[in-house]
Amino acid sequence: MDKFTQKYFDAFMADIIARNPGEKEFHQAVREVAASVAPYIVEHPHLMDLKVLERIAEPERIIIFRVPWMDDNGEVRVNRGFRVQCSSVIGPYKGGIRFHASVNLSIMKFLAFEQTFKNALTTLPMGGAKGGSDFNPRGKSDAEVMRFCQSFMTELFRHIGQDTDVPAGDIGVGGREIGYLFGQYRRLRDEFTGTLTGKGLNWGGSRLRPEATGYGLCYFATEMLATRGQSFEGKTVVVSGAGNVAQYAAQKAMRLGAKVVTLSDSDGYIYDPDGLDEDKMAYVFELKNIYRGRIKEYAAKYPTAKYFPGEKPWKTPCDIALPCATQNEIDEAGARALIAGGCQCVAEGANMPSTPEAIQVFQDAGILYSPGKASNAGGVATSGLEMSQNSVRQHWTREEVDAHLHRIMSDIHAACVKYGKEPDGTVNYVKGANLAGFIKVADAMVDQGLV
Ligand code: NDP
Ligand code: 2IT
Repeated sequence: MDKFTQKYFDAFMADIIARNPGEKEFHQAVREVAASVAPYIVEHPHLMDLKVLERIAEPERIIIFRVPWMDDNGEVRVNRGFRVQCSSVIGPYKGGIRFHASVNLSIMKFLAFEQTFKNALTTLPMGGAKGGSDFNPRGKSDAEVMRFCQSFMTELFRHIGQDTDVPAGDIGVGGREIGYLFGQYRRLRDEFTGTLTGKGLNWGGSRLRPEATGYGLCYFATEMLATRGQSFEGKTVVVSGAGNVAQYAAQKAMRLGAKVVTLSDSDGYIYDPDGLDEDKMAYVFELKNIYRGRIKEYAAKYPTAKYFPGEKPWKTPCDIALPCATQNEIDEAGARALIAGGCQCVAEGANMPSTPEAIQVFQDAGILYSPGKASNAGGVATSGLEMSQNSVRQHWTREEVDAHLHRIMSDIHAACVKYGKEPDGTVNYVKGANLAGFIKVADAMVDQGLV
């Protein structure tokens, strides 16, 4: 950065920090984008004059609401609900809903901000939003989850709609929760529209939506590896998480010929030196999605596998790492451990799983590294395809959806290369994704005037 750009960047960040005190995840996400796009803004002074980045970093609307519900013992519980509507400049607000005890305003705002650029990258007409609650679904009965979802939607419904804001799943929100949320939305509105995505197949859902984030991640990583004449074939892969994204990332990596040796949850990770196979995957799907069990049970079922309580999987020697659990799960020490273990490619399935220090380690080591907003965009892209199918009241085949997903991930990769290619020929995927997403959103804002 030259002196003038640095001055612009420093003043911008000082303002962000002053206006949003204590929101460290939000600061982190904004800082990364601002560092990538500041030189472009300085070269295009109208974007500076129109305060385009300043406007994107101030969500169009934030809704915070009380979610009261009753547990199975008849006790009243109170949670906090959020919907952060960051930008609707290129389409209706779109983004997931997260139910996790850690949810707060900072996390919602970072996710909505990231989503805005991610959705722009998908090439589909979707704005950016995120929502959720500090409700912890762990250990709750189906009836409790249903009552919570109904109470949550009883407030949220007035702020969303198929042309306004279309929520979907994220951590703690999968098919079950989308069902309860959709049922209550339909009841309150008395209409059947595609206002949520990730719906069940026989009530408006798209084929391949459950698989889309993990599969899309592997399609994107395939393109990254191809830039160095490599592929998944024969590679050892470390996956973190054991939820929706991790499951399908692991399945696709395995089917592309890789040996997937780890899965994790917030209690620890399992290491299976023999790698996952179709039978073991089927067990994981059942364990996590039907019995809602913990990943340590894998090691009890398959004794060649070992469980490491309280640890993250980054010390495991590997060629490729696919972090698919949560934000800031790879710190500097984790990144160094990955490099020491031979890792050549980190493709993010989660949103912002690497700390800034970890990203620096990857970039200094010259390995392939892609940020979540590029490599995990297959989920929301397929949500966009679900919206299209709902609009024309049609269902596409799995093959049709997969072909779209392939093309979209490949287009996102091409955009990253176009905007992120360095003079030495390597691709800076952070810069590429941030710049490509920003330019699309910024140009639309310029076209639409000061709103
Ligand atoms: P799930 O709830 O299905 O799974 C989350 C997994 O991550 C679980 O194994 C969970 O373990 C683990 N996890 C969650 N929080 C933590 C934590 N604080 N520390 C350690 N482990 C944790 O969520 P998804 O798979 O849908 O989401 C995973 C990531 O992917 C998130 O970052 C999400 O934002 C991102 N993402 C999701 C998309 C989607 O379509 N679902 C699309 C794009 C990105 P435990 O059970 O112990 O909580
Ligand atoms: O982070 C994400 O992109 C998601 N959780 C998916 C959002 C969506 O609208 O499908």
